[in-house]
Amino acid sequence: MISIKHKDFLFTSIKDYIIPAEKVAHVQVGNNAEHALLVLTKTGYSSIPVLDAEDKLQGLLSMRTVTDSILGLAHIEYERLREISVDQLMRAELDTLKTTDTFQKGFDYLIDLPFICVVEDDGTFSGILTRRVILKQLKKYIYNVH
Ligand code: 2BA
Repeated sequence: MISIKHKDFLFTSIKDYIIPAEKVAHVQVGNNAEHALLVLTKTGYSSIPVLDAEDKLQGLLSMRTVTDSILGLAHIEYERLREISVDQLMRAELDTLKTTDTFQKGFDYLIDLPFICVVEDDGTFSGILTRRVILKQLKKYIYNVH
């Protein structure tokens, strides 16, 4: 049985724990796969959001999908990187959170995902909630309670 105290923690808003959009590495729809590969490699992240010109979230792009797209049967077809567009590779079906959502909802997603995108009602990208941030808060909470 979960006590009131635990519920307080679970019902904390994620608002103050979001990594804001301006600090999140991203690519834009229309960028080619070469640009995406550079961003993914330089930042070191394995997956990043794809935004449109109005900063609305359109999907997620992973390093794996980019490299997979240029794997030929016998060799890597680097020249294809400029021909492929990010929107051909991104995953567009996404679960998202709102800034008003609680840790509880964040937890449920971050068990399976390393991060989840946070969007406004109109789809504008607000930032991400990462597994690292939520685990740090959980650790703080556990150490304070016991
Ligand atoms: P991954 O790139 O697979 O990274 C897994 C974990 O490795 C990260 O967990 C972080 O602890 C560490 N890590 C990887 N690259 C790092 C870097 N360049 N600087 C510092 N630490 C790094 P989380 O921090 O929980 O992030 C979970 C996932 O969220 C990352 O998975 C990445 O896909 C995404 N992410 C995190 N911060 C991001 C940012 N500023 N921009 C874009 N995507 C971000």
